[in-house]
Amino acid sequence: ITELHSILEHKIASRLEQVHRLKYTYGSVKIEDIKIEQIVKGMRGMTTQLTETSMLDPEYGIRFRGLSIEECQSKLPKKYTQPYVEAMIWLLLTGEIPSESQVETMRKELASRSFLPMHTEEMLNSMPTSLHPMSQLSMGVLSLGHRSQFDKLYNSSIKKKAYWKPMLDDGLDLIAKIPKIAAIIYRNTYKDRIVRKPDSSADLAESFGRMLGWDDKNFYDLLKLYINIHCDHEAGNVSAHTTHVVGSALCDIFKSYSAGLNGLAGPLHGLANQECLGWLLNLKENVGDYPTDQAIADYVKKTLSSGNVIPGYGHAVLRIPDPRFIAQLKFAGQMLPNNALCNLVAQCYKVIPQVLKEQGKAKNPFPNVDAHSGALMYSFGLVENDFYTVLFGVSRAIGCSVNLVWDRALMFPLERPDGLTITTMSEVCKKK
Ligand code: FCX
Repeated sequence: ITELHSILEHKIASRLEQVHRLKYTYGSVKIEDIKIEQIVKGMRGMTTQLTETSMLDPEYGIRFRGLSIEECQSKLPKKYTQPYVEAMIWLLLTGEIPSESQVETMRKELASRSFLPMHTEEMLNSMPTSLHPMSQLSMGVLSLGHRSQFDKLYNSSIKKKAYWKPMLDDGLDLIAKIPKIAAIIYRNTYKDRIVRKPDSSADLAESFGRMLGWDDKNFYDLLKLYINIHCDHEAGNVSAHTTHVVGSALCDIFKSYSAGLNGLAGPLHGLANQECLGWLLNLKENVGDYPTDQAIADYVKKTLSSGNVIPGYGHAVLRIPDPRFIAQLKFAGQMLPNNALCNLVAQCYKVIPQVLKEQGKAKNPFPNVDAHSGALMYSFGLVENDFYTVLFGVSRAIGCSVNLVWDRALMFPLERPDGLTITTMSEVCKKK
C-alpha cells in the first residue's frame, strides 16, 4: 500500500495547486445564477460541490473517473465476467487503471483488515431482528469508530495537509469491514445466525458472497457487478452529500458514513430497491408470469392513480435510461435468459416509460438502477427485500470513503451554506 500512498501524494499535490487557483485566481468567477425555484425544489441543477471520483451527465449517465460502466468492464482487471471490486476502488482513489498486481495488493490489504472488533459483533448479535437492517448497518458502522486513526491523530499534532492519510487508513478499514457487518445482519435476521469467517484468499466480492452463505461463482459475479455500479454516483445524492457534510465538520469516516447510510435508507433514495421488488412481485401476482403489455400498463396506471410513484423509475438528474439499469439488464440476459421475473423487468422497461410520459409529471420516465437490482438478487436466491439497501450500503461505502479521503487531501472547509426564512425570501422576491 506504500505504492498507493506515493501515487496519491503525487496526484494530491497537483490537484491542490488547481484548487488553490480556483480559490484565489478564479474565486470571483460566476458559473451560474440561482433561481428561487431551485432552492424550493431541493437544489435541483444547482452546482454546489467539487468532487473527484465520478460525474453524472443527465444525458449519458455515470462516468467513474471519466470511464463509462462499459469501459470499466472492458478495461479493469476482472475475474469471471466482471471487474474486481478492488480494481474499482483503485480507480476511484487514484484515477488510474490498476495492474493485476496492484489489484492483488489492494485485495490483500482489504483481506487483512476484514475482521471485526468483538464489541461490534456482540452489539450486532444483540440487536432485535425486527430492527430494520439499515438501522443495524448504520450502528454497526458507527461502532467501528473507536479504532479511528483519524480521530487518534487529529488529537495529536498532525498537520492539516496530512489528514488524508489516517482518513485513507480508516476508509480502507470501513470498506474491508462493512461486508462482514452486512453478512452478520443477514444471517442473524433471516438465517441461522452462523456466519462464515472472511476468506482471506478470496477477493472482496467472493468473500462477501461466502459470508452471506452462497457457494456460487455466478452470484459472486453479480455481487461484483452490483458493488461496482452502486459504489459512487457523483456528489449530490443524499448518501454522498450527507457523508461529505458530516465529514466537513472533521468527523471520522465512521460517523460520517453512518449518517450517510441513514440517508440511503430513505425510500426516495436507496430504499427504492426494496420497494421496487415489492412492487414487481405484486405486479407479477396481479398479472401473472407472462402478462400482455396492456395488463402491465393498467397496473402502472392503478399505482399512479392511488397517488404512489413507480419505484425504480425517474431520477433527480438523469434524463435517459440509467446505464446501471442497462448493465444489469445485459447481465440478466446473459446469465438468466429464461428467468420470468427478470424478463418481466425487461418488459416493464418497454411499457412503463410510455405510461409515465402520458401522465406527464416525471421529468425522466426511464428506469433507474433500482428497477433491476432486486429482481437479480431475488433470482439468485437472496429474496429478503428489506436487506437490499444494505447491499447498496456495502457498495456506497467505497465512493463515500474515497471522497472523504480526497476532501481531506484537498483541505475542503466546513460546509455551511446560508438559509433564509420564507418571509425574508418572499420580501426579497417582492422587491425584484
Ligand atoms: N412515478 C410516479 N411519479 C413520479 C415518478 C415515478 N417514478 N418520478 C417522478 N414522479 C413525479 C414526482 O413525484 C413529481 O410529482 P409532484 O410534482 O406531484 O411532486 C413529478 O413527477 C416531478 O418529479 P421529478 O422532477 O421528475 O423528480 P424528482 O427529481 O423530484 O425526484 C425521484 C426524483 C427519484 C425521487 C422520483 O423520480 C421518484 O420518486 N422515483 C421513484 C423512487 C425511486 O426510484 N428512487 C430511486 C432513485 C435513485 F436511483 C436513487 O437516488 O437511489
